[in-house]
Amino acid sequence: MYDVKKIREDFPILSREVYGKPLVYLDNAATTQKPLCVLDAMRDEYLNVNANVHRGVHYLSQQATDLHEAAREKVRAFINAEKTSEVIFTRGTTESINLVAQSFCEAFMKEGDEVVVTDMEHHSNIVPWQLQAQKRGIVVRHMAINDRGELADSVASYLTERTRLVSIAHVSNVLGTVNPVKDIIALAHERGIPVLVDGAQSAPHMKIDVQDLDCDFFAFSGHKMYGPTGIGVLYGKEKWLEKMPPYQGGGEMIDQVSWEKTTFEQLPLKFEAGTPDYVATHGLATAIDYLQSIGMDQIQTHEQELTRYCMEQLRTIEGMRFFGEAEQKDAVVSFQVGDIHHLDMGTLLDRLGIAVRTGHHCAHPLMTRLGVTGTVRASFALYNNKEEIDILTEGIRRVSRMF
Ligand code: C6P
Repeated sequence: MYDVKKIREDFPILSREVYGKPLVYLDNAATTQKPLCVLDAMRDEYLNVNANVHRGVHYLSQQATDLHEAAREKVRAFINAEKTSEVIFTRGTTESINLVAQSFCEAFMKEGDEVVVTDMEHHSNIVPWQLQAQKRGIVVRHMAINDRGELADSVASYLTERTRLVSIAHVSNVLGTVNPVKDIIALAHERGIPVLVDGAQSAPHMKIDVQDLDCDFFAFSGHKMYGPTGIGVLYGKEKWLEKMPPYQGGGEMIDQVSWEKTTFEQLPLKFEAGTPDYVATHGLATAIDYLQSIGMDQIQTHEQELTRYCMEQLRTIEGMRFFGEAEQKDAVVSFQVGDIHHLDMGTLLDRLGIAVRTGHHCAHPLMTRLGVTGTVRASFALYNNKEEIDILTEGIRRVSRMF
């Protein structure tokens, strides 16, 4: 039995008030709140273990290294990667995609080669490729979407003999659309083309199995899945990572350095220059434990029910317009009401204690496709409940009456 009341006790911030109103936190796609166990684990590491990893022979350094590498194993198991060497710690999804854009393009792409993204990408899966377009003359192609917010055509119609990579969001941060990444990967692989999946909005909400998906790269952020900020993951198949040059140079990622020649560490350290945020990796591992203690399937069922309920309730409001009504949709509801500006709606909801995100959601090309400058977005986490959606619905009604 999914006990949301008990779950909420793990997140003290949820019982605070803003403007004298109980906080209704519905901005989880931006970042989630942290359970006490994550905060305790990180505090405990700073209090009792803190030392740099992979460097010292002393006790604390070894203990910190053990925690850091145990976190890598925890992440491996969480996404069912084959090997820990395929799990690279980064600062987040953005850095993970930038790493692939720079290193993959350096190794495998030249002028005129193509990368395929979609019209619903976050800027972090657009701009890194555009930087490579400026630098090397690669071509960024984008798959169209239909009015429900689903991919309009098969990926096959975008693949040419120049396509070197497909890079797509698993779940859209604006539309909530769950893209059929497994089918896309199978089609791309038929032509020998690797696929990167941006899992920023899927990893917190559903079971991820990178071997079952057969994706070549999978990127996600700790802070969107109850872990700390500043830590993320890039999963990559060894066969690609081995051939890709380092992304940054510095300590930790080298084997031997001399003025004549420098050689690099084995995977995954080759891609982890400098002191990693080893306390955050331990925090992320604790967040994974927390997620798994509840169960990813249970979390998904709960959040899908919230999404369905939210759409059903908001649909009753006059002038309601949804952005994203895909068949497969997850934990995100974007909308506008009449001609009320999204910023006005967000600001007035905030005064009622309701935290939603407004604006372009770091997805300008998608806003252009939708023909708007921004939307209001409610996004759900494992601790949200139907009462909060009722408060949101009533809040929107109140704001609407003011206009
Ligand atoms: N989306 C949102 O409010 P970072 O910032 O690196 O942790 O994640 C970037 C990112 C990449 N892809 C997708 C699909 C995302 O949703 C995000 C982050 C947040 O929608 C902050 S802009």
